[in-house]
Amino acid sequence: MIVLACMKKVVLSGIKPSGIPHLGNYVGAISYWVGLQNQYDQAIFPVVDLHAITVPQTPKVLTEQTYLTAAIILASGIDPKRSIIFIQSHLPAHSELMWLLTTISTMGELNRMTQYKDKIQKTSSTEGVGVGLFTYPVLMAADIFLYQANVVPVGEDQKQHVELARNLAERFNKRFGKTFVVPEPILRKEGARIMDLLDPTKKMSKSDTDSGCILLTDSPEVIRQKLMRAVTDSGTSIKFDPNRKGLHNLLIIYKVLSGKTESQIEKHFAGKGYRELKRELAELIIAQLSPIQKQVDRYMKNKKRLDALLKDGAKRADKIAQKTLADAKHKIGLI
Ligand code: AQP
Repeated sequence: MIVLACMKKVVLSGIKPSGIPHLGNYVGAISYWVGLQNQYDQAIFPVVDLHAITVPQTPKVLTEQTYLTAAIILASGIDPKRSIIFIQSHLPAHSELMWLLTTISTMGELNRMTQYKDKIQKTSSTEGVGVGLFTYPVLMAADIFLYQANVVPVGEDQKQHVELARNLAERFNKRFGKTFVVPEPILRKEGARIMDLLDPTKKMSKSDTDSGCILLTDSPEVIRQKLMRAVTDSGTSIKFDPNRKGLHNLLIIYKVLSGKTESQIEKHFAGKGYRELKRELAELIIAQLSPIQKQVDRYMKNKKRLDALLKDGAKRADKIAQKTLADAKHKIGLI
């Protein structure tokens, strides 16, 4: 009990600048982090650019997306004084610990990762699949371990990677002595898997930015259009039912963003049609995103300020990371 009470609780979660962040990233992750940063002793939110390059990126676009992703995190309400925000590649400790961890990871367990299997199916490169895509979860484990994170909030898609990190932490600790905290994945109760608006059987994703994906930079007009085209069904009543996938997805987004209960929402929409739900949902999204977009614009026009904030974050992060890395190297027997 005494040990638990003294332990600093750390929460960590990252986002890849592999595209423009979308409503799924916001509902499932970023907006959730904003509340979590006040519930833990330390909150850490890296922009994981080394993860983004596991699939081909255009260098100039990657640079812009990295800034944009950091700006979105800040504009959404992550406080850079209270939390640590930084760019993963600014800290060599991530790649270094990753290498150490690859030596205790097995081909079999990495082969079982569903995200890897999905991504290799989608890859169109004639050069084949990069090894980085395969070892992605090991880098993610390094991201988590360096800060001794107790809790890792993720969307449904990343849960398996945190489970793998747990196995790696336990394996390392067993082999070399207690070194890493074994992390727990936590999922937002609702909104951990926001689906594509045009195909509600697949998750909204940065790599599928058709009109089924609402980007956090979309204008009000584009948001309205995308919502109006969202796939529903031939029913008429507006009720929470996971079997009515398209409608359910819209209602879950509405629920998370409005903070209302299911019965309040069903009552509100009683006797109204899908068109009205889509119209109200579009206005709800626009109302939440507009102030964030204005703030993002300010950051993007003042990269010096953004650079300074990210540099400060990297400095604070590196202090923690170096300590863990030195301990891990020492435990392995490296001199
Ligand atoms: N559709 C989603 N619904 C809820 N949460 C989601 N997340 C991603 N998509 C959804 C969560 O957002 C956080 C940051 O995700 P990420 O950028 O690290 O990578 P990802 O999960 O691979 O996201 P994308 O958008 O699908 O990117 P691409 O297409 O590049 O792979 C994570 O917590 C994630 O779970």
